[in-house]
Amino acid sequence: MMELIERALAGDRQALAKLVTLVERGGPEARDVMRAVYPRSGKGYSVGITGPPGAGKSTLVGKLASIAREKGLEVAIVAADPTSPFSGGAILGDRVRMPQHYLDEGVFIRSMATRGSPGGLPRTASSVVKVFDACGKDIIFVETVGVGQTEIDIIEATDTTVVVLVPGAGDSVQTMKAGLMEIADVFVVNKADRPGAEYLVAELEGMLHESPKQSWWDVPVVATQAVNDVGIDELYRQIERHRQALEESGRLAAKRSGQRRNDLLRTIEYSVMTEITQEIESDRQMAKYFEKVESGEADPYTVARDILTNEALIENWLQRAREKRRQVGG
Ligand SMILES: Nc1nc2c(ncn2[C@@H]2O[C@H](COP(=O)(O)OP(=O)(O)OP(=O)(O)O)[C@@H](O)[C@H]2O)c(=O)[nH]1
Ligand SMILES: [Mg+2]
Repeated sequence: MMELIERALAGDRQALAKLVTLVERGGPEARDVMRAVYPRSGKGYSVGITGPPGAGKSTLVGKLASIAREKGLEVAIVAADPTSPFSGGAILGDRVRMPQHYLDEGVFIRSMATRGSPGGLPRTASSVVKVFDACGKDIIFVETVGVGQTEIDIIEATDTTVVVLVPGAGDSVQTMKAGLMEIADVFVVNKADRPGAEYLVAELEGMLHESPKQSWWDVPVVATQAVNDVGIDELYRQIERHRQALEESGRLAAKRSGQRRNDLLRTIEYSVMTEITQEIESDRQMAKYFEKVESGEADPYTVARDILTNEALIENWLQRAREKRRQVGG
């Protein structure tokens, strides 16, 4: 295991792929990987790209990755796919859309499911980003379809968030815009070759104008045609500008402190949840409580309160969880 980690940290692609798989799988091995990797992360920069299905996110990421490569940067791409529980389809799709990078050693592409991931650690996608970061990737693009809380969590863990919209998508975009307004650092109107693009740009600029101003950053709206290589340089420039603004205002450091704090809380939460829940379910003393609720004799709220005020019972769970942890050497 340590050898695998050392190899990945030294830039071995195969070892890196294995590490990512371990992290995705979760469990004690994932924790060991994260322990080794976490202290070495923080040099890389992550960019979240989110927006409705088919907006051109993958095409944009591919083009942005090309620019980063031209600048000599090491690039990783994480495509978090909320719809498919298995990543097979997504990988194939993204390989087809990013053919220029599939063969490039400097770009590491990884698709992963965000739902139904087996035994995933909390925030698996952001853990994967940390693995890439520690293994020397300078810039990590994270593509998500901006819908659920999972995706918002992923996006919030990235440094710069790019929200991609397209003209002429109707009401669904209207509601999406409202939800994505707060998280966007840069807006993109892609497929600007289509009618209605100028109108959408103006509409977004209007909405931004009305929302409260931040003194350190004005959210820009960039029109792009990803398939025609139009506007990509400008988008890249705006991402760099946002990074600079974050750094100069001290916000990047603050943001990362907040993320580390969150990582601690989430990790404790996850451990407590899994370890203690196991003990609760297997506790013989719980039988009578379950019976009462199952038969309808008592309501779960009253019984839960009875359980949580039974200190001997709780002490017993903690004791057993502690024992188990000692046995696995964690
Ligand atoms: N007309 C036009 N088509 C575009 C543009 N950019 C991307 N497309 C096309 O839009 C389709 C979807 O592009 P993708 O890059 O796969 O979009 P996506 O947002 O990654 O899609 P999902 O990952 O499935 O949500 C493809 O057929 C692209 O060729 C553009 O600027 N103009
Ligand atoms: Mg895509």
